[in-house]
Amino acid sequence: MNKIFILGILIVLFLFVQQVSAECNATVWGKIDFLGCNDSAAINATIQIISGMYLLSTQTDENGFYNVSISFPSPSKNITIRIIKQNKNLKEYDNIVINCGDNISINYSIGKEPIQSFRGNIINENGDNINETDKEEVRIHLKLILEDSKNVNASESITSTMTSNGSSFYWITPNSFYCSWPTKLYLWAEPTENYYYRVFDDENLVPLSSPNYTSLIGCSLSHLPITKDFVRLQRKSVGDNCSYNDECRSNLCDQSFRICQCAGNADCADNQICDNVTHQCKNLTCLGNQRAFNHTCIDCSSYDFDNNNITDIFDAVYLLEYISGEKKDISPGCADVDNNGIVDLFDVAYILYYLVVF
Ligand SMILES: [Ca+2]
Ligand SMILES: [Ca+2]
Repeated sequence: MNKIFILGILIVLFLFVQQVSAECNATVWGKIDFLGCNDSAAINATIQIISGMYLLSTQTDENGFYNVSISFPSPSKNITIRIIKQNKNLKEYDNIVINCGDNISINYSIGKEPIQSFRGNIINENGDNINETDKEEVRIHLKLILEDSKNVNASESITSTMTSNGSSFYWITPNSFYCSWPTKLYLWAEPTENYYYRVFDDENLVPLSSPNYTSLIGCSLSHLPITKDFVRLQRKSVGDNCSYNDECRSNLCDQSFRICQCAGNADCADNQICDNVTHQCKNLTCLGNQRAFNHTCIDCSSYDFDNNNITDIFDAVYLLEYISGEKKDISPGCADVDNNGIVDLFDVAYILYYLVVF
């Protein structure tokens, strides 16, 4: 009886030890998916399988897939699956029962969420709102760039708006975006003909030097917009100091010497041209019978304004008509006969003098 009892105990112990030492294997796999976005954004999301003190970690591949093999010494186990990107918990699935030989799939799709909108005013350097326009309304842009683990743009969203009817006010509502992923935000205003614009830095109470206000994106339950004012600043001429292209009227800031350069003749004075190589303005050298006008040398010597190959009193009359606005087709460079920078009756008198003397 005793022997049978002891044998029974031994068998129970043997089975117990067998059960404890039994190795169970299972697999958890799945895909992290971005709805409407490149899979590459999901690279290197970390997947943690947690079971009590036991933790397994793996990462997604270039297509967002992951696959983890788990061994555990019991027929079934409670596990937690946690999805992490850049130390931030994106999703956690708790109390999943996994059994010996299981091959379970846990997928996760990341959807877009709304982010906060931006609003503000165009202000001058004293902080006053500017309500007049610079020939055109100010155009504001907001760009969101979702980055994958290699800092490659995986998705980009851009929204634009403009002030309207001469108002200083703008309001920009971005497209919804993948808030839970590293995403950079850029806010900027396009330069207008005479001005460039910088976001006012509320902390340091100065305009930012960079054209872009940049920030990491944040989703918020708050629907209150973020206020960012733009300071309007005068664009600069060729030769002035600059840091960024939009500070220059020419849209060309030399990054070595930090001065505004010319991009074309229009950036230079009327009697100058833009050197294609140095991007500097240089004076036109015109012959004695020529005038620099509209970035070129034109022949003005004959004063034959009506183009009939004779210089006579009718050319003086023609110039009078030009001065009165009746005629438009004389270049001001030639109409300024005495070359004093003004087209007036003295130029007519100069032609009469020319006719008498020559
Ligand atoms: Ca004539
Ligand atoms: Ca004149």
